[in-house]
Order: sequence, then structure tokens, then C-alpha cells
Amino acid sequence: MKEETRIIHQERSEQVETLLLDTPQAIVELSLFGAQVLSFIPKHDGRERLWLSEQALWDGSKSIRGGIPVCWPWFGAHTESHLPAHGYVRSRRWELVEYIDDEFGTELALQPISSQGEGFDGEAAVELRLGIADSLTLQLTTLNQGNTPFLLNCALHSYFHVADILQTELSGLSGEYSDKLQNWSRHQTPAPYHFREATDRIHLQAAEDLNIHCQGHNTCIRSSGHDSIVVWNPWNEAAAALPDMDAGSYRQMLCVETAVTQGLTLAPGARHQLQQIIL
Ligand code: TA6
Repeated sequence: MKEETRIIHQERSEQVETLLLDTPQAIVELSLFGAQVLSFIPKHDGRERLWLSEQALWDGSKSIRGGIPVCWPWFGAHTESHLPAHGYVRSRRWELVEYIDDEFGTELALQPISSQGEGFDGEAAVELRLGIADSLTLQLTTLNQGNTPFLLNCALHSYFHVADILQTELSGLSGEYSDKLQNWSRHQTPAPYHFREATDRIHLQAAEDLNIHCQGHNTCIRSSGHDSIVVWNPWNEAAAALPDMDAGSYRQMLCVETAVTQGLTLAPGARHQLQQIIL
């Protein structure tokens, strides 16, 4: 008989309720604030794949620093500068709308309490599906429920844990990237891809299979439905300037994000699915 998944409700704070899912294959912590996965530990190797800041804010005032924030319906800054970066659903409450636990694994679907917000005129339904097995699958689906097309950008902004960024290599990327730290100028992807300074890049090719290698460990990231891969590490100075990150903690993290950054037009009735699988 299949071992059952155990679900423990936790309160990180009054504002942030999380579900600890102890499945036969993995342990996952999921915050209902932002539908943000905070931890993914496959049982076959017991290694945490995600990074979560020790200084993360749990007061619901902003998105939690770490895990997998869901950026939607825009990525980065909005043209209206008073609006939050990366959209509004990462700092909204989501509800669990479906739960399946069978021999293939554990599956959950979540929807934000509302998908409408300032800065976005579309009539959209958005859903995040999580599949927990030996791997973690995240599927972010957007459906245009209105009568007019809208422009969509979005990302699964994953923070991966690395033992030491100075000994980390990222493989699977090639072609050009646009560098936010150099006024968005274009550069060739380095090979091998190592990290020695602040890095904030939008890789413009939709690479499907990436690997983060560090000290003999390998984390695989499979993406689909994207037009870019975003790679970010703030390094010590920019990390120290953030209210929710320690200066030294940049050494243990690397963001590799499956993203739509170049704007996708979704016609009435059309559906878009952004997917990231972590192994
Ligand atoms: O995805 C990279 C990035 O857009 C960086 O420019 C950096 O600012 C990071 O995301 C974090 O953004 P946040 O709004 O969560 O502080």
C-alpha cells in the first residue's frame, strides 16, 4: 500500500501560513502567501535544493526572500514606478483549490484570492500546479478569460541553494544575454559559466535543460513555456542593502529563473503555461 502524504499546517507568522508536505518521495514547504515553495528536499538524497534567507520578512508586507516566488503578470519593474516589481501575486494570499495524492505523487493546485490588480488590465485566471515526486514540477497557467488580448510577462523566480557560489558552475546556457548591471547591454554567455561578482542577466534564449554544479552536487532545472532564463546573484554589497538578506548569504544562493520577459500576447480564450521542473 502507498504511504500517505502528511500535511502539517504551520504559521511562520500571523500573516504567513505554510503547509509542510511530507510525501513518500520528498519534503516540501509551501507558503499560502504568494503560493511560494520555500523548501524542496527529495528523500533519495536528502539535499535541500532551495535557498531561503535567514532574514526573510514574514509580516506579509512583501514577498518572502527565497524559495520560488511567482512573478505575474509582469516581470521586473513596471512602467508605473509606484507599482511593485515582479507583479502583485507574490505578495497575495493564494488558496488551495485541488489536492491529489496517488501512486504517481502528490499534486496541488493554487489560485490567488484575486488575479486583478493595478497595472494590469487583462481579465485572466491564473493557477499554480505543484507536482511533488522525486522531482518538483511547477506549472503556472494563465488563461485569458476576457474579450481582448493582453500582454503577459511572468517568472518562476527560483532561489537555489549552493554550498559556495565561488565554486559553482552553471551549464546549459549559450548565446547572448542582456545585462541589467551594464545598462542592458548585450554580451556573450561565458563558458564555463562561473560567478565572481554581482550578476543580473536576462539570457535571451529559451534554454530547456540547465545544471547547477557545486562541490560534486548537481541540481537540474528543466524549463518550458519561457523565452528567457534570468540569472541573479546580488553579491555582498547589494545583498547588504536589502532589508531581508545578510551581506554574506550571497555565497549560498543563485537565482536561475524560468521567465517570459519579452512580452507575450495572449488572445481571448488562449492559455499559456510556464513550467519549471527541479531534480
Ligand atoms: O530576477 C532578477 C531581479 O529582477 C533582480 O534585478 C533583483 O532585483 C531580483 O530580481 C530581486 O527582486 P526583488 O523585487 O525580489 O527584490
